[in-house]
Amino acid sequence: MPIPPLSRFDFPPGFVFGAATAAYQIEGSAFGGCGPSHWDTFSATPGNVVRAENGARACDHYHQWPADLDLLQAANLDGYRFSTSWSRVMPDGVKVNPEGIDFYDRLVDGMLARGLKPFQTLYHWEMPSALADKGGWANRDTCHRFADFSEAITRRLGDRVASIATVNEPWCVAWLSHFMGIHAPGLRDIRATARAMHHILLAHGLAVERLRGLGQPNLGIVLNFDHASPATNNPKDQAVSDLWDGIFNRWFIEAITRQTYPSAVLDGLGPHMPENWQDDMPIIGQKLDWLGVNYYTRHLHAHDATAPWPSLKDVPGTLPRTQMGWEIYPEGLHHFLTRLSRDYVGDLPIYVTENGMANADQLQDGTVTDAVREDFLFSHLAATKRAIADGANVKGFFYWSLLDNYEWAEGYEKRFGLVHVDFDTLVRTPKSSYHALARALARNE
Ligand code: IFM
Repeated sequence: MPIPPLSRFDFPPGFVFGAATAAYQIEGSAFGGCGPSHWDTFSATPGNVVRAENGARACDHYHQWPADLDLLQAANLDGYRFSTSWSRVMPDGVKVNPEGIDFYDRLVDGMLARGLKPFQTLYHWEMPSALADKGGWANRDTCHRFADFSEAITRRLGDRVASIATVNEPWCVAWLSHFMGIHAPGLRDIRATARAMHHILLAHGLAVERLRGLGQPNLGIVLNFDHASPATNNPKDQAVSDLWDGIFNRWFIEAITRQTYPSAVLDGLGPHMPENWQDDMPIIGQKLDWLGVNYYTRHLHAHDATAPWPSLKDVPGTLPRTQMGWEIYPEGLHHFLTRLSRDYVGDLPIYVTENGMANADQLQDGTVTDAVREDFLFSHLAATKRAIADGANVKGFFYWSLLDNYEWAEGYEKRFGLVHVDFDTLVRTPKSSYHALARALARNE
């Protein structure tokens, strides 16, 4: 089916179009007095990351940020979603690094000078090694250290940022990293998982409390959602698909909006939860100003009687896939935007804070043609527009990512950018998707 052409005028006035990045994935952690993080050690351990690549240089955004902000502006974008690295701002997890905080100060001023709204994220995964040594998210004390970090950076930037998200994708922080072992710290331990699933939310709540105390407006959190379907009509497959929906899609939003966790998930995690976790739920469930939704794909699930709880396995679907192997399923974005507003947040503003695809893009004669990404982008924008028509209060859409960058355990191999980056020369080349988006967002029609 052809993708309908869309422009900014198909969306409500004031709708924010942006692109997103994250500190460790683009900045270069070797620069500016940044301290070591658990990603530096995770990537240095054989077998964790493709070619053991790390974020030491990444896209060298630490030095090339003015040109990168120019690219955002030239694409007619309204906002930029970026993150402020904890290990850059507090290299030992406690003391502020003035060089680090000055960098973000310049960056935010640079956005404002170009008419870009700064959408800040506080935790996009670079836990300072000094805190990782003490147990990271398995340790309750880390939540208090995170509130300290949140306060320190907000005292400096808070007067100029458009919004602050406490945490990016708590499911990845907790489950992917402590149960599946795919991201740092690379654990496969149900007790550490249960603790991380709760502590990352407690850290969010303590940071919200601290920032509200400073009078900071526009606080939110960014959750990721994965469309879950049973592979067959078999009731056992339906039950595990629902359980997966609980682990991935309901755990965090239920805690934030209802101060509860899904009971089916507690059946497995309950015995491993921190003592008296119930007492933290009012802090976790404080009122927010907006919700961020990251959406990429769907999964089909089947019951696996041979595996311990949660006793499920993925079953490959038949839809076209991205370079990550993720099925392309724009209907899933419409599903979550309408479901979240209907069942959880009502009229609270929702932003699509990430949506995008990896593709094996090739630079040929100085250009990159990524028509497949153009289709992906416009079909997900169309799904967003339909969700708005169906009542979801969606206020913005950020493409992931501005630049090809460090895709965590996949190293530099998977390219998500609107802009191609040559990782030898660091030359940036806008792809055809970048130009298509810039045309769609022109303000002069
Ligand atoms: O690159 C990541 C990003 O850091 C968090 N959301 C998903 C992206 C693609 O995997």
